[in-house]
This record gives sequence, structure tokens and C-alpha cells, in this order.
Amino acid sequence: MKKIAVINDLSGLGRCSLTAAISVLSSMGVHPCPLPTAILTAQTEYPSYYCDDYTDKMEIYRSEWLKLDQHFDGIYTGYVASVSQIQQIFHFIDTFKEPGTFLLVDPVMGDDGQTYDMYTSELLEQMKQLVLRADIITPNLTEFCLLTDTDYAEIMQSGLSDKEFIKELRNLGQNLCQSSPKKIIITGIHTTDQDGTPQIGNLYLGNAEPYFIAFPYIGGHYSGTGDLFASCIAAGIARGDKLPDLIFTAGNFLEYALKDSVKEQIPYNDGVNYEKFLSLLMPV
Ligand code: PXL
Repeated sequence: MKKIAVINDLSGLGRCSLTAAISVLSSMGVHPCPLPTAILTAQTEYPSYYCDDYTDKMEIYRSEWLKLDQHFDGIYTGYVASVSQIQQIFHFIDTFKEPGTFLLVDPVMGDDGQTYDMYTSELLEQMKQLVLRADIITPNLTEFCLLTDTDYAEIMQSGLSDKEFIKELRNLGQNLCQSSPKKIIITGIHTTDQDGTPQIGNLYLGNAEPYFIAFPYIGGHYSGTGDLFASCIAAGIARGDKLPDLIFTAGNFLEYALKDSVKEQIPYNDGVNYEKFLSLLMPV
């Protein structure tokens, strides 16, 4: 069975981070090994939360897992609570990234043009360094702009057609890709289809032609959707899925979860009702 070290926080409320990763990886037939970066009562967009920082524990996990001679098919990183956690991740990568181990970095820093509470310019600089080590990254549009020093508001108000917009993202992505042989999936790109129906899609930039796949945009802005998406990609890579198929599967899974959440009027901070759709991800 394929095995992935998942470096992410555990949030009691909000259906994100490790909660999302463990359930998605397990459903996809991949063994998750959680390394918590922090334990929170709730994800940080709730009006109140308590965060128990796990930075000091990260080295203990690394050395204990090394003692137990652990090997991973993948390393998948998500939310980090501070810059020093990124330093710990480098140390973890130096120890456990072998020739056959992929590194997926979900550079969690913000969404919808806003940065999360833990964001600082120093964290961005370190995140850029981490991204350089990755084989694949899954930024949302806000995070992609941060990584490429692009003004989010400016690009959103640029008046570009969908086609021009995607071309622009491709150009920006090319610079990032040049630094290392990596694949980028940019999530949460708003477009409209031929009938003028709003869509939301994911853009895959790799060695081949860009691949953009969109689904009807049902509205809403829920916690944890990026984490669910990145988890699908991590598990899919481990089990050998083809990336375009995998991006479709992940988007389709989220579309069902979002539809159900809108229907049930789930508060955005609570995350989406994905649990009953996990069967869509199971190995056939
Ligand atoms: O879903 C991203 C995420 C993960 N972990 C924590 C967060 C957030 C987004 O706000 O607060 C703790």
C-alpha cells in the first residue's frame, strides 16, 4: 500500500487540513501518516479559536520516524503555523525524500485575495523556497499570485477574457516551473461558459499544454475545499492516476460536496459535506 506523510494541522472544526487529508487518502486506498503542525479548536477563519503550536513536536516526529526506518511514497504539506515550521519541513524532506518520493506542497496562505492570520512576508519567502523543492504544487489563485509577486486585485480587474486570463496565468506559471521541474495546479479560477453561466475551474500547468477543467459555480466560499482537492491529488499521484483524469475526479467530487452544502445551507466556516461522496474516490 502506498504511504504518504501528511504535514498539516488538525482543526477540530472546519473540515479542513488533516481531517480532510486522512479521510480522502484512506478512501482512495492510500495510507496517511499524519504529522500535526498544530492542533486547533477550529480553523482560523472562525471568530475565535485556540491554537496549540506543534513546532517543537515536529523534530520529535522526524527523529522517531527515522528511528523506526520509515519510508514514504509521498510527502504532502499543507497549513503551517509559522516560518520555523517550514524550517522543520525542510529538515523532514532532507531526511525522508528519496528518489521515488514525490513532494506535494499546498502553499496555504490565503484565499479570495485575503491572507490568513499566520501570513507574513517572511512566511511567503520561506514558502517560495519550499515550493522550489516540490514536484507538484496546488495553490489557489490568491496563493499563486503571492508566489509569483502578482497583484491579485489588479489581475482580477484586468478585464482579460477567460482565454487571455489563462494565458497570463500560464506565463506567470512558466517562470515558477523554470526554477524546478514541477507541475502546478491552480485552483478556484472563475470563468463563464458559452451560455454565460458562471464556472469555477482548476488549471494544470506542466510540461504539456495547459489543461483547464471547470464546473458550474454554485456559489459560496467554504473552508477546506483546497485541502480536499490537494488531498485527492496527493493520493491519486501515489496510486498512479493520470493527472488530467485525477483533476476531473477531484473537481467532480467537490462539485457534489458543494451542491449538497449549498442545499443544506451549511455555514462557510464549517466546510463542505464531502463525507457522503467519498465513494466517488474509491479505487475501482
Ligand atoms: O483550509 C486551509 C486552512 C487550514 N488550516 C487552518 C486554517 C485554514 C484556513 O483558514 O485556518 C488552521
